[in-house]
Amino acid sequence: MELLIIRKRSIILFFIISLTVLSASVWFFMKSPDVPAINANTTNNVRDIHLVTGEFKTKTSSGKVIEAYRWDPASIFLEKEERVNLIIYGVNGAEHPFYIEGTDIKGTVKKGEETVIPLQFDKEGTYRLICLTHPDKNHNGPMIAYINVD
Ligand SMILES: [Cu+2]
Repeated sequence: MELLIIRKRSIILFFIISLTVLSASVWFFMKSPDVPAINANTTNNVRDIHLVTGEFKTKTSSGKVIEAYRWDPASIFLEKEERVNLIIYGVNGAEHPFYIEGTDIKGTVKKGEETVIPLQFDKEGTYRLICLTHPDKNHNGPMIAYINVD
């Protein structure tokens, strides 16, 4: 009879412990803050945007080789005042010296290297990221990306 009482106590204790663990788990998962996917790489509220340098190349029916270098993606979107690190990885093309129209930002993206460009615009508008080597069709471009700020 005494043995049965101990068993009952053990069962009750088991249920209490189980309930506590379950409650703690539910509380923990409910409390976990949602992390927006777009801010997954942020540190100190600076958002990272990644670009690469790409190249389209083909032969026309007459056998002429034509090509165009590109920033990819070629359109990015920023909020006014938002702090962003534009990180460009050089894949195609040895070097891409660039500037951003309407700013004093300039630099060079080199093959196999990442170039980090801190951005923060206080005026809305579209700012063009232009490669000096490939600015238009006649220079194997247009290698122009559009930074849209609103
Ligand atoms: Cu270029």
